Amino acid sequence: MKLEKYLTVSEEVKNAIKENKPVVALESTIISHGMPYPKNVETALEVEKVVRENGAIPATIAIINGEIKVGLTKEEIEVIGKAGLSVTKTSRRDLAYVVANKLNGATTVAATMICAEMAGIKVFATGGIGGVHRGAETTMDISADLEELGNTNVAVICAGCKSILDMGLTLEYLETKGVPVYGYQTNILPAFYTRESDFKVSKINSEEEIAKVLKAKWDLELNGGVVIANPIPEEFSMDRNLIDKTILDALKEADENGIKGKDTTPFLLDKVQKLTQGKSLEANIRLVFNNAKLASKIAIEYSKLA
Ligand code: PSU
Ligand code: MN
Repeated sequence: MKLEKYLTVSEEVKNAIKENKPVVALESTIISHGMPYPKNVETALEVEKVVRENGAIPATIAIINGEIKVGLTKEEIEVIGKAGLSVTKTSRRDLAYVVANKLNGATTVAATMICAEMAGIKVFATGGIGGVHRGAETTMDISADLEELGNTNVAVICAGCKSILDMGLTLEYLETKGVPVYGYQTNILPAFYTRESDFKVSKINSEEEIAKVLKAKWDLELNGGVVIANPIPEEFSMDRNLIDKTILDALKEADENGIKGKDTTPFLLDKVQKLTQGKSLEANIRLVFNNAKLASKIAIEYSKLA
């Protein structure tokens, strides 16, 4: 098959998939563009540990010298993390270029879903998904993550989406694309740093139920992803008024600096981190661990059904 020319799955992950063991995919743009070095590398390694402690096998995904790698080594995680913003942020449209030119690429939610599906991984944990940006009615800035969720058969466990996005329009877009969005043990869409928002979603209570929905969806060939929105643990959640104000300040700065396209999300994430003196970074790290834990449990339940 042509795919093998481009795709390298680590021995551990390959064997796990073959033996139907639970595997959790992890993205790399969160490492390169979502957090500063060296916290990003520490976090990426720790997330893998959380997945293992919860009974699944981690598969961090990136492009290394043009090779799509599923299951990065520690050294490769260090390379991506240290290079930071100088690594190409790789979404669906960038993937072929990065591969053809033998570059290093950090995969977004969209590209990680694509690569996970190529390797045969069904469950993916991250922090937050991209979505419809505020002001999209004029900028048309809508993350390719949403389109991917409409097409690719991977479940994404996240902490909802940040209110750097228009959360209402993001939900509408996902509904149009036929993407189920579940709140884990909540019927409120979590807003990443906070457990609450103004938006309702369907509540789902257990990993078993989630696994059953995934199985039914894909058995029925209803192609596309599923979003599981897992609220940040109470003890790490932030003050809603503070974070709302911070995000408005960050959006204003992005506008004043003429930030556009793929730079928008990393710019906003960095500003929010700076404006909260790192408090939001701590929350971000904690919620990723929490998502990795839930994703591992979902992967275990799903592997029992497959
Ligand atoms: N949202 C976050 N943290 C992140 C990202 C989004 O809270 O790290 C990253 C993810 O990799 C996501 C990407 O897929 O940004 C979306 O970028 P864009 O909006 O340019 O599609
Ligand atoms: Mn965009």
